[in-house]
Amino acid sequence: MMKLTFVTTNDGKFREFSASLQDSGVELVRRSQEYPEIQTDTLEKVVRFGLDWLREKVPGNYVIDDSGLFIDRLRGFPGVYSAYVLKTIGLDGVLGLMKGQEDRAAEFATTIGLFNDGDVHIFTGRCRGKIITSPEGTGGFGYDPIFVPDGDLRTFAGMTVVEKNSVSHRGKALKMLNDYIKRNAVS
Ligand code: ITT
Repeated sequence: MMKLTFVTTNDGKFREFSASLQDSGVELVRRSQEYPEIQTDTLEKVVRFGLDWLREKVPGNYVIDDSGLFIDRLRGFPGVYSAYVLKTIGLDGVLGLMKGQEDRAAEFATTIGLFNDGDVHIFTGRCRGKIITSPEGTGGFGYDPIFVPDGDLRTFAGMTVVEKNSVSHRGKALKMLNDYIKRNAVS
C-alpha cells in the first residue's frame, strides 16, 4: 500500500484524516513533529511555508493541516492564531469575548498541504456555523464544544468522527485530497 506521512501534533486531526482516507488505498503514517507557523494572514501561507520547511526533514510524500476558527463579529479572530488563543484564554475566554453578542456567526477553515513527488497541492475546506453560549458535547477536540455547524443542532463535539467529517471544513478538504489521490498516484 502507498504510504503518506501526516505531520501533526494533533490527535483529533489524525483521527479525522484516518477515517476519511480509510478506503483511499493510502496508508497514513503519523509523524508527531512541530514546524514553524509563520505569523501571517492566511492559512495557505502558513501551509506553504510549513511544507517547504519540512522538505529536507520528512522522507517520502507528506501532508500537513493548518486550521482556524474565524468569528465574524470579531473580524475573523482567532483565525490564524486559533492554537495560541486556545492555549492562552481557552474556550471560556473566547465565549467571554462573545458575551452579549447577537451575531454569533463563524467559519471554520482547514487548509491541507500535500507534498507529492516535488509538487505542492493545496486543498481548502470551509464550514459556516454559530458559536453557542456554553460548551456542549464530549467528543471532538479544540473548539468543537462551542461550534454548531449550519443545518445541525449539535456541536461538532456531539458528533462522531464520521458525522463531523460529513459536514466539516476538514471533511471537505479531505474529500478534495481523496479525489486527488484517486486521480493521481501518491506513493
Ligand atoms: P498541528 O501540529 O497539526 O499544527 P495544531 O493543534 O497546532 O496541530 P493548528 O495550528 O491548525 O493545529 O491549530 C488550530 C487550532 O484550532 C488548534 O487549537 C486546534 O485544536 C483547533 N482546531 C483545528 N481544527 C479544529 C476542529 O476541526 N475543531 C475544533 N478545533 C479545531
